[in-house]
Amino acid sequence: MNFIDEALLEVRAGNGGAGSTSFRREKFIPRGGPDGGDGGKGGDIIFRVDPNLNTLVHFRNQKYLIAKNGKTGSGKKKTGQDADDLVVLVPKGTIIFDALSEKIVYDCCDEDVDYLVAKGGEGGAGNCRFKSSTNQAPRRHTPGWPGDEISIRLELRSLADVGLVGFPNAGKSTFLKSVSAAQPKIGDYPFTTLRPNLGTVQIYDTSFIIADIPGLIEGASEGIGLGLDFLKHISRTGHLLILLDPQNTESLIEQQLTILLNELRTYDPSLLEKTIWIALNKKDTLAEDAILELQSTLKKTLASLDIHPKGVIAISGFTGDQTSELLGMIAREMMGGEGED
Ligand SMILES: Nc1nc2c(ncn2[C@@H]2O[C@H](COP(=O)(O)OP(=O)(O)OP(=O)(O)O)[C@@H](O)[C@H]2O)c(=O)[nH]1
Ligand SMILES: [Mg+2]
Repeated sequence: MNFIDEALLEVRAGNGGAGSTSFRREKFIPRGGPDGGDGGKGGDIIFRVDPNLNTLVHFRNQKYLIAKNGKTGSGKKKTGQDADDLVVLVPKGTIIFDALSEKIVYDCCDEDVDYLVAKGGEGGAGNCRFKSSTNQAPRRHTPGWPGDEISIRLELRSLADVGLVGFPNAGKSTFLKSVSAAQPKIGDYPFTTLRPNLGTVQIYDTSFIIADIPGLIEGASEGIGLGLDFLKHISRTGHLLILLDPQNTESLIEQQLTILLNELRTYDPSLLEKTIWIALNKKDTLAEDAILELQSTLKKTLASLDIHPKGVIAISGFTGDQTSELLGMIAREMMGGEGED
């Protein structure tokens, strides 16, 4: 499943309606006083979480969110009608940034909250408000207040359970494809995956979501390659599955592991507090004794880095060898160790 995970929008709340200038006109009352009512309030722009949404795709053709203006006041002290608020539905986990300052405005993670993004302007005052002992017939009214305007950027961080981490070409998308119904693009060149893919794994009586993100390389946490943009996608996954590629001719698996862990730590040290699984991928390309040797190298590297993964296993995403075992381990851990084999 591909998903658009970003949207840029101009948001404009409604302006308040103007107050009115009016005087009472009734038979036998020659000089009726001022009776111009206030203007109505402009519509707010409110964001709400819709649990049925999981993409920002509905914003694809949308650039503006504009709420209506309040109505002008009128005679007989009638206040203009308030404009309806514009309610915008977003998936859980949508983060709203101020597009200019890049500051987070809201993190929409609660279904029961109204996130007020732009407030409608208050209505202006009608002339009846300006009556005083010295001015019995004011002609003055004020315009409504302008509504808030803001440029925002929406970002949806995937709420997957497991984030796949690995060098380009490590076989992340192949793995996702073999264990879920997702159909990610696979290629024997780096950076085949340009946007995150999500897939749902069903095992035992449970299911969980795996996020396949573009490959990470050294310097990813500082913006080299595509990594930085996508590290955020795994910042909310509970588990990390690191795929190592024994066929990478430039970096040995222990180098891949060291670089990946280092990039994760540099981006956000709390990433390493997640449950970590390590898979030596492409097992089909290795002889049995080579696998054992690589696994013992991995153990030493992990010990030297003081990292303690929940499991280290050799798999092949390509042939499916040991993938069910790996998923089973993850599922059991998620279910609190209650799963069966
Ligand atoms: N022999 C073998 N080849 C594999 C395996 N998994 C993936 N490959 C091959 O490795 C290459 C890269 O696979 P992808 O799944 O596109 O790798 P990726 O990690 O998603 O790559 P990026 O999206 O570029 O980061 C492809 O040619 C795959 O056929 C495996 O288990 N065994
Ligand atoms: Mg890929």
